[in-house]
Amino acid sequence: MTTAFIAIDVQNDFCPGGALAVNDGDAVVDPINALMDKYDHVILTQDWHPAGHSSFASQHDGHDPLTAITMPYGAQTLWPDHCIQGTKGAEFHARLNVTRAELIIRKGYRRAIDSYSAFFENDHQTTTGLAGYLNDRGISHVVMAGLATDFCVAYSAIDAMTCGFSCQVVMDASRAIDLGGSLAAMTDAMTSAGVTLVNSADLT
Ligand code: VGL
Ligand code: ZN
Repeated sequence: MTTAFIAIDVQNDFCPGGALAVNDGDAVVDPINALMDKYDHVILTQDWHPAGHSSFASQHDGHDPLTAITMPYGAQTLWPDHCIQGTKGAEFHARLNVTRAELIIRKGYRRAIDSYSAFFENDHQTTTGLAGYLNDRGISHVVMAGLATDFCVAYSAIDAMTCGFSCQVVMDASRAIDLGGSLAAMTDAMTSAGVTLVNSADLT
């Protein structure tokens, strides 16, 4: 079985001091750097929005960050402006070891649609090309960790299963936003989809 490790959105804006800081977000850097050394294939994802992205609350008069609206493709949580292309906030955390990454999937770069998952944009139809890449390279298993557990990590993990890969999520190398019970809900959703939740120490 060929495995890829996928580090999800380990970017400044999701770390303390960032525009959409996840509690303790930078605590994932050391465990992720350690995990990368265990795998032959390392892939990174990078949230990469144009200024004025439609997922930003600033684009919707009268709507606050962390509330939801309905977009043509379904429900969408509104966020503070974050991970804007070319900004410091969109860069990977300075201590993330990016050296061995063979592929960086950028997502959320179309103004009209968000993309939590590394596989599909939020319409659950538009592909990022990741499944094709993994299939072409004979990779059948993915191990994921990063930010945030209950959004981009969970959506990516569930879609990995949908696309026919087996998937483990490394919980001690991930941190959650936990908005209105989203961590518990998405943990259940991952388990129901067949994702295996593990800790770094479980992985040889
Ligand atoms: C993410 C909210 C908005 C994530 C990205 O990486 O989990 N969450 N954009
Ligand atoms: Zn985003």
